[in-house]
Amino acid sequence: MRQVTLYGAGMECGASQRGPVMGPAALRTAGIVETLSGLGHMVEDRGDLRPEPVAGLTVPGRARNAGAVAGWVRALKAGAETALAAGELPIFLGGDHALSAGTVAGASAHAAAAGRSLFVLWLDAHTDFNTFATTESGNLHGTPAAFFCGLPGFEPFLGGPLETPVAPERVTMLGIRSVDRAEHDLVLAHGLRVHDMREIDERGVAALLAPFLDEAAAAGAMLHVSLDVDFLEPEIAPAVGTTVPGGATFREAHLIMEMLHESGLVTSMDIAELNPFLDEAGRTARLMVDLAASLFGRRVMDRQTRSRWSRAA
Ligand code: NNH
Ligand code: MN
Ligand code: MN
Ligand code: MN
Repeated sequence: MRQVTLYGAGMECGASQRGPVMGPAALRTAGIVETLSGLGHMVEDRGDLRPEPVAGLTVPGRARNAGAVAGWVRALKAGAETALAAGELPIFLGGDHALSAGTVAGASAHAAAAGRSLFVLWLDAHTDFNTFATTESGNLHGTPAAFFCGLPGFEPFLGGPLETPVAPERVTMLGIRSVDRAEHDLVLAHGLRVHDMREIDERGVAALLAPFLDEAAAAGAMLHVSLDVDFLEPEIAPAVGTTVPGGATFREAHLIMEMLHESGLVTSMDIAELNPFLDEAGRTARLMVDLAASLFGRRVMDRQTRSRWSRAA
């Protein structure tokens, strides 16, 4: 049983299309509170966060809505730190993926204060490793991973440098199938563990995820999971502004969630990029809630075999 708290983060200033503002409401309508409560957790919906006011921020180059995004990043960083310090497991309901700049920064600040390391599992079609200098689109939802890994040029987000960057080698990305050219070189140079769809096809998600979880368990680490709707195959998850064909299947996604549950390692989570304006009668919102349910312990059969993780739930 976990103390789970939900925070709406209906930002859309980091994305190219309108609609993610409705993401938190759609996840609530799809029953996220009732579903997680029904699995035996203490669930409290804390409502929607609000961006902090950030005045007079101008940045050179293409980045769009930097001031508005910075306001959200600051509020989300504070929200994540507060929730984790209170011993809660926060789930942030997006909202575009720039929200993770704040949530992961907050989780890494908390981990550093607690003397623990932070591991990050990034489930996305995209690596979101652009910087203010490399972004081609100007959409800041393409940048959060570069920010929380401490790349330079992100001072506008916090009004100064990020003091507790995440070590890139503690970041595993799964589902990748769209990376910009400059972004690609940055990801390689910084040593993130990026597993593209081809690698999933060849090796399977379990073989890619298990060693990462083993390592996090051995390190006594915290684990943040950031789930972008476009990680999934668009045929099963159409409600996102940046669909890319060839995504993770229903079973691959559930298996990842089931392994995460079994690991007992997850300490915070984002559900990002849901755009209900593009959904088909709520099916994507319901799928996201079902995936969260797998992460929080829903299963068909109790396992007959012992878990490979010592801290298993
Ligand atoms: N790499 C592109 C960009 O920076 C796309 C990012 N879009 C996403 N990321 N949806 O998850 O604009
Ligand atoms: Mn993303
Ligand atoms: Mn994406
Ligand atoms: Mn996206």
